[in-house]
Amino acid sequence: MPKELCWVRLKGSTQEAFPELLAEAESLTTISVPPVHNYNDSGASAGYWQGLNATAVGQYMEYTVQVPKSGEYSVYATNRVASNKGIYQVSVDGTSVGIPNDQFQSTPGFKEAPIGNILLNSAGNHTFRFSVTGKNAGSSGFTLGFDNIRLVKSQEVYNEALSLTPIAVPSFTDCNDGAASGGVWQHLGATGLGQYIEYSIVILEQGTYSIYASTEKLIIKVFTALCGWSRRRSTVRPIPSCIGFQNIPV
Ligand SMILES: [Ca+2]
Repeated sequence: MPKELCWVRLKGSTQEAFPELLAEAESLTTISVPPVHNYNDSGASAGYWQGLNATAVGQYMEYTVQVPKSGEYSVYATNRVASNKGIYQVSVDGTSVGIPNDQFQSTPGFKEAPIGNILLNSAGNHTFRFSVTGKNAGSSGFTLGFDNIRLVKSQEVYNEALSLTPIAVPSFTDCNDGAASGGVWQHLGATGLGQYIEYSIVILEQGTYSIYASTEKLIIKVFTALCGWSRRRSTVRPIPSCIGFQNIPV
């Protein structure tokens, strides 16, 4: 019977001295095509938001954010929403994060949106680029606007199974499925007890972690113990029913 793994997540209990960074868009060093403008608005945090009068897909604004500590962060952007706004994709240091975000809204305002999780391997400056990828059918333009960017330091290490390179006995395959996080899950073609799939996960801080795995159809018990940070072998424990994707504490 197949045993299938979607992702592995570790939840830490270490305490962080630096939990959050809020950067006002209008105060960040920006490069853009075309040039940006700052707009005074009492509804914006710190009284201003920054706009890009984009006219086409591919135009962008890029912020340099100084991050004081390496680690994993959840990224949020407070959008300037309006009837002339476009759809954008975020990339951090050149790597796409999350899915496209639509700033179109018939009534102007500000709305914070979750962008996605990033892993920064070093403190210091990092680039956050917001690129126009399209526009809502109801929108009159491709312009973008941002009030601020918020980074929340995560105490979780979240790994899409696809992003890891497992060792599997007898073998594994990547399977596309829109219901899986990241659109892909990994299938271990096990034929008997004792066979396994093994992931190597980078952990930046030592601590005590609870471990979760998202699975389909059959429960996999992943990582019976973690105390150092290297490879740990998973074991499998099938149950004879389809339960769908879910988070399972191990
Ligand atoms: Ca602002």
